[in-house]
Amino acid sequence: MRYITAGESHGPEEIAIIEGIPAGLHITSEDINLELARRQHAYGRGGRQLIEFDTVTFMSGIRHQMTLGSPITLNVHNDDHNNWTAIMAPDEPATLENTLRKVLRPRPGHADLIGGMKYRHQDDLRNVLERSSARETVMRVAVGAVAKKLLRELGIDVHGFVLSVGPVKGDAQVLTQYESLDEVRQVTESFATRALDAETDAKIQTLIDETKRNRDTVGGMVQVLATGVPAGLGSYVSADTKLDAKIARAIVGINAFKAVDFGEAFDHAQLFGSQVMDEILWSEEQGFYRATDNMGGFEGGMTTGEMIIVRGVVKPIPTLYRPMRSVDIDTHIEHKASIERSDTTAVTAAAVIAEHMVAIELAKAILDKFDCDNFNRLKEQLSVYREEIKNF
Ligand code: EPS
Repeated sequence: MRYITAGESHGPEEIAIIEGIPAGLHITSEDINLELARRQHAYGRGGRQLIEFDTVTFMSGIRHQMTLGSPITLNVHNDDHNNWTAIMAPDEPATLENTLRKVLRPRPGHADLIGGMKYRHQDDLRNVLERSSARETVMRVAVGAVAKKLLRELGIDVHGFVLSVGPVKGDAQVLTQYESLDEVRQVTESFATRALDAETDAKIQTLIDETKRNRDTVGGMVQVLATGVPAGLGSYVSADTKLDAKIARAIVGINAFKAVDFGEAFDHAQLFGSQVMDEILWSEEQGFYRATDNMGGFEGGMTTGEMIIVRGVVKPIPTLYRPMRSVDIDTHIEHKASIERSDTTAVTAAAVIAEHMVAIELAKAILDKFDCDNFNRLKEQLSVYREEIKNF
C-alpha cells in the first residue's frame, strides 16, 4: 500500500490517492467523515475551522461501498478557497491584484525561509506555506481512516489522545484502570482537549485560553495505542524493514512533530536494563506474552503482540500573533515575522493525526506480509498466522 496527497491550504481541493487496498473491503464516506470531524473539532484551533466542514468524496476505487482493488482517490473540498479564488488561481497569470497577500517576512520555526531558498520562491513565500500547512493533514486522516477500517475488520484497534499541553500533564497511570482501548476512547473523546481526565481537560482549556490571550502558541505530547496487533510485523533484518522506525518516520513527518518514542523510552534513559525489559511468560490460552510492555510493543523492529505505545512531541505552532524577529527577503531589513491566521495549539488535533499515521503504517505492514488482492483472503491468512504464533 502506498499513497500520495496533494493540495494547497487555500487551493480548491485536498486530494489523496491510495494504491494497494485489497478488493472487498466495505467502506463508506461516513467512516471517513467521522474521523475528519474528530480532527477538526479540537480545542484551541483557530477561525479556519469555522469555515470548513470537511467531508470526503470518493472519486475512484470504490463501488457500492466496496473497494475494487484499484487506486482509491479521495477528495476534500477547501471551502475557504472561495475567499482565495484570485490569489490561489491555478490558471491565471500573476497580476498586481492577485498577488496582494504576499508573505515576505518568514516565520521562525516555519518552512517559509528555507522552502523559499530551496525552490527559489523569492517573490512570495506563500508558495511555500500553502503546502507546508497543517491543512494537508486532513488527507492523512482520510487515508488513515481507510487504514483504520481495514485494521478494525482484522481485530486491530488504534486510538490517540493528549498526554500534555505545555506544562499541564495528565497522569498516564489512569490508563491502567481501563479494560479496553474502546474505554479509553470513550473517556478521552468526551473531553474537548482529548485529555485523560476531567481535571487535566479543564486545566488544559484554561492554559489554551490564557495562551490565546497572550497571542502566543503552545505545544505538547500525544500518545497513540494499538491493540490486537499480531507479533511479527516488520523485521529485524535491515534498517528499513523495522516497523518501529517506519512509525517514527511517519510521526515526525506530521507538521510540527519533533520527537517520538515507544513505550516511554525517553524515561528509560535514566533506568537500568533490569527495570526496563519485558519478561517473557507463557500460557495455554495466550501462548507467549509479556509481564510488562515497556518496549511499547516492539523488539528488534518487530511487533511483539503486546499493545503498541507511541508518544509524539508537538512543538508550539510557529505562527505567532505577537511575531518574533525576522528579515524581509526582499529588502533584507529586519522586521517582525509575517502574521498569518493560525491556531493557538494543534496538539488536540495532532492526537488524531498521529493515530491515523500509526494506522497507515500498521496497515502497510499487514499488506506487505499477507495477501493484498482480496480482503477476505487477507483475513483468512491473518487468522491462520495468529494461530501459528499462538502455538509457537
Ligand atoms: C495552518 C493555519 C490555519 C489552520 C490550518 C493550518 O489555516 P488558515 O491559515 O487558513 O487559518 O487552520 O489548518 C487547517 C486549515 C486544517 O484543516 O487543519 C498552518 O499554517 O499550518
